[in-house]
Amino acid sequence: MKFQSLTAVKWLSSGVLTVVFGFLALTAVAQPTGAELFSNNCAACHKIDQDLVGPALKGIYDRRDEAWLIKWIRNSQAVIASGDQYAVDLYNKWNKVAMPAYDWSDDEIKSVLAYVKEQEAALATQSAGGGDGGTAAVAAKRDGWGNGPLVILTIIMLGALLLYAGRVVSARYKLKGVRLFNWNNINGVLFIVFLVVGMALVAFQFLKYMKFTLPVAASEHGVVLDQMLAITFWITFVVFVATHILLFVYAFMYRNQGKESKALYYPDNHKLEFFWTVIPAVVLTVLVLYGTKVWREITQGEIEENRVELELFAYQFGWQARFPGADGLLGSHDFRMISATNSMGIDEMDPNSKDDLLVPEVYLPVNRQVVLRLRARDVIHSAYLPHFRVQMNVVPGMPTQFVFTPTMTTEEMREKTNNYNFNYELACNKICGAAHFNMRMKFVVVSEAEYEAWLTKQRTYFRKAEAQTASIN
Ligand code: HEC
Ligand SMILES: [Cu+2]
Repeated sequence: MKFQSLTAVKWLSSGVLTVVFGFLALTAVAQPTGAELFSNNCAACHKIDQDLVGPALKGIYDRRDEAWLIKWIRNSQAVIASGDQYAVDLYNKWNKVAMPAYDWSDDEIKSVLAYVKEQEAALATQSAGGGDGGTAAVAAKRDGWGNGPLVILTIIMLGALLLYAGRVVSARYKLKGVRLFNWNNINGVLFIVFLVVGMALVAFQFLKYMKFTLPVAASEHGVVLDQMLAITFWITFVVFVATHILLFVYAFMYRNQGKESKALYYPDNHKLEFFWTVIPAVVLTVLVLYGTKVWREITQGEIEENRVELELFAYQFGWQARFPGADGLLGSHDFRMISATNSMGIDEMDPNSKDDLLVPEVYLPVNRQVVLRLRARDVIHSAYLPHFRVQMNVVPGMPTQFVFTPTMTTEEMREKTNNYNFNYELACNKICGAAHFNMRMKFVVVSEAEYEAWLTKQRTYFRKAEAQTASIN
């Protein structure tokens, strides 16, 4: 009698708990609010009352009407491309940093705009010194965290509830002397289920995401590098599959099936220990030595007489590229010379810098060695040319370089990949700040003749700077 009334209380309380936490869970997964949309998508670049990567959004309703704002947020690049003068001027003023496109409903965009307005009003009352000045601060705090903690808390509580309910049920049966489950069998079978589902997911990922891997390497060393990666991959893949099958199948085979049994005492076996130490050691040594050899070949190769040399200069958030001009020598540089008209800090007094070329995109002749000289203005960036299998950190105060030979023109690569929009691209591969994604530059690989023709059309670095000053004045 006593036991039953106790259980009733427990069930009642867990029922109440379920309702409470179910409700919490529902509110947690409900529609994201304007505040959340803003903090997750816009806050990296926009503040209400201060310029950041993009302009302060205060007073945005006075500057533009709602229809324009919706169009802009949905696809700012399209608005700019349509020739809208306000948009073009804004884009130029903000150094052509492209805002991402947001494929949202009108309601979602309006909720973000409403949030901006609300914050603006809160800030106004705050600065006026009166009223409920705390709102903005409180709202901002909530934005920072979103619903994450609530969701996690709800999941933990629901889990605890389930565990608790399970205990109540099994305690009842235990009292009656009934063994409800054979946990050893259940766990044994779960091991096999885990193995099969896990392997199926591995296969699924390969099938689904294989198309996102890089196409054939378009450089000499890229082919060797790919070969090395393929060998490493296949060795580790075979080991991965074999060890996982052994692990889970053995756990299933040797589960306790309810009979009285005792594990075999098997302290050590020198022969076994010897082989499973030596075999992986040999395999890893071979892989590491092979990798070292490939890396040596890539980085210690001879610099050829007829190389093409150029400098890539990384800054937040973009690239500049400089060719040495007719003399084949890049002028020297000093970060102290960086100014509004000399963004790369090139020494104007150095005769070698007179004919240096500043190019908007990089053309390279096919089958000729390229030496990239890499320099950064502000923080660490990374020069990544995935199709050439080139990647090197670009470090402020420490010039780095990478040497490679492109083996396929852009045209050939387009045919090979069956993609007639294909372009080689330089990207930044370090998360270097809010507009990191904007750091890209087009590379074009062409024949020797086309390359020479392109070079003659490029402007010199200092002439370009002069032109810039002229247009400012
Ligand atoms: C990567 C940075 C970035 C992100 C993220 C971003 N913006 Fe922008 N935004 C900009 C920049 C830069 C401009 C200035 C125009 C340009 O360069 O394209 C701008 C311009 C605007 C303008 C026009 C401002 C004016 O003064 O006319 C509005 C409105 C705007 N953004 C709203 C948003 C909203 C809403 C979001 C989030 C959904 C957002 N932005 C996300 C960078 C960003
Ligand atoms: Cu970068």
